[in-house]
Amino acid sequence: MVFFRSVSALSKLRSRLVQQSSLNSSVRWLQIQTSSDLDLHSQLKELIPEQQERLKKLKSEHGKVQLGNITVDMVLGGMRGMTGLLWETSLLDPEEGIRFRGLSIPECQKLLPAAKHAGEPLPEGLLWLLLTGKVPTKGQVDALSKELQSRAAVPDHVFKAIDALPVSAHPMTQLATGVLALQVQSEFQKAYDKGIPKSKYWEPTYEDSLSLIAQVPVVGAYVYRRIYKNGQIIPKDDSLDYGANFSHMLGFDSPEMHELMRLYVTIHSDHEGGNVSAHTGHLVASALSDPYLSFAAALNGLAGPLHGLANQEVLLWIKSVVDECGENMTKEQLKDYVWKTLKSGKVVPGFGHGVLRKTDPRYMCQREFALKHLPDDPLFQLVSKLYEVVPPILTELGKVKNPWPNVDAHSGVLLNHYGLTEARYYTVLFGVSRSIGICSQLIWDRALGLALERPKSVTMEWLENYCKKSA
Ligand code: AMX
Repeated sequence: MVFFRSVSALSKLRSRLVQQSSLNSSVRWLQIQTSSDLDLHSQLKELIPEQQERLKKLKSEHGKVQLGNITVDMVLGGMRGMTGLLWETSLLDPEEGIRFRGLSIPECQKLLPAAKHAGEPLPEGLLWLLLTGKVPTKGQVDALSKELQSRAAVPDHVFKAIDALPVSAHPMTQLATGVLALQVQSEFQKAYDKGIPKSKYWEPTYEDSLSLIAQVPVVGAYVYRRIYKNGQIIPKDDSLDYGANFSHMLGFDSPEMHELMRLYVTIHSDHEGGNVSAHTGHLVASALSDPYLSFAAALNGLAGPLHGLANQEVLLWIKSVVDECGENMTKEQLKDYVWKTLKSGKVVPGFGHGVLRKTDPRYMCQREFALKHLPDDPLFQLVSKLYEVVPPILTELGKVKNPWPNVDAHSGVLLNHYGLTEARYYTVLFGVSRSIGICSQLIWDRALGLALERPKSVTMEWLENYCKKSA
């Protein structure tokens, strides 16, 4: 690999990070690039052969190494804890939370270029990091912003496809329809039809992925304006970065909301490979379906209430608490309401996680944002009270593996504060953000020639017989 060695300031930062990090090895590659390396595509072209060799070596030298035992519980329990996927862009630690190419969220906040001094990271910088494993310069991020802007025009038939749905259709249905309609422009499909060799699959996948990432905020904003603002569309503003422009197209132009959107998109972009949306995107793409088809499928998984729809559920639930108990409720009243929710057979939205066993760092950074910008917001204060009240109750239930809040417990109150009050829309914001992580990995799926997914399934009878034999 051509190493773009760090400047001295960065090496100091790097050694500090290495000292701080419990995952030292995963940040060992941290580097910054010179401002002359502005083109993401050529960066990838350099990186891919090296990573292909790395995978080949891994297969040939360690292909038979066992990674653990599969138990009946795992088969029946949604494959929890079963290592079965390669996902290069991020890794989730149950205690520590997500790391994007080795960097934790606070590290990304420190290292990735921002729109202003000490501001939130620009999502374009995260996209660069996820794709290359390298921290970009501001120049590289600005170049990528421009490239995304140049790809952001959405064909008219996409809006017509969305318009064919009733305005009352769920915003996620409208978004997924728009993404599917974008598919007709797929460069991957065209190249495949012309017989492109396998070694080049990643190139049209890259083209589709960058166009999809560029266009999905335009589609998402269209859905919002169509449903909630009488179809008064706000055109994109090419002077703005990705996050700020998305906020602008939605109709929110305060500098704080722009900052929130940059943070929101960054922290929602990727969460390793096994969650429903990421895994769905990867699975569908493994059949060589193009990025539009794969990402539309991922969005449909994100639209489930146990996954991305939880952010909608949280705000609606919080508002139902206020409706019933008033804004100045006591902790006792709040406890009663939580128990009432549980006793009616519902989950407490925004709490618990399939992998995490501590408070989600994505929750914590949103909490810090709130403490800095909106400490007196009554709904933020309620969210803070819930942070105290809910975990002991979920622990008392005895069966909940993680009683702590996840990302969705916080996002709604921040958006609500800045005027984006329509909770039913929130999962679309999550979906737009996820395009960055899922598409980055899809490019690497094709670059590394990852296989068609085809795990083995068995029947109950098969399991019963197997267990009898091995008893
Ligand atoms: N409220 C009530 N019960 C909960 C709970 C919660 N917040 N979290 C978990 N439980 C229950 C489960 O429903 C399950 O009950 P069961 O045995 O009767 O079916 C039991 O505790 C064990 O579940 P688990 O192993 O701790 O969690 P899981 O891996 O099966 O599910 C999750 C994880 C997120 C679906 C679950 O915690 C949940 O439903 N949380 C609320 C919804 C939510 O916030 N989802 C967003 C997650 C983040 C994201 O993807 N965006």
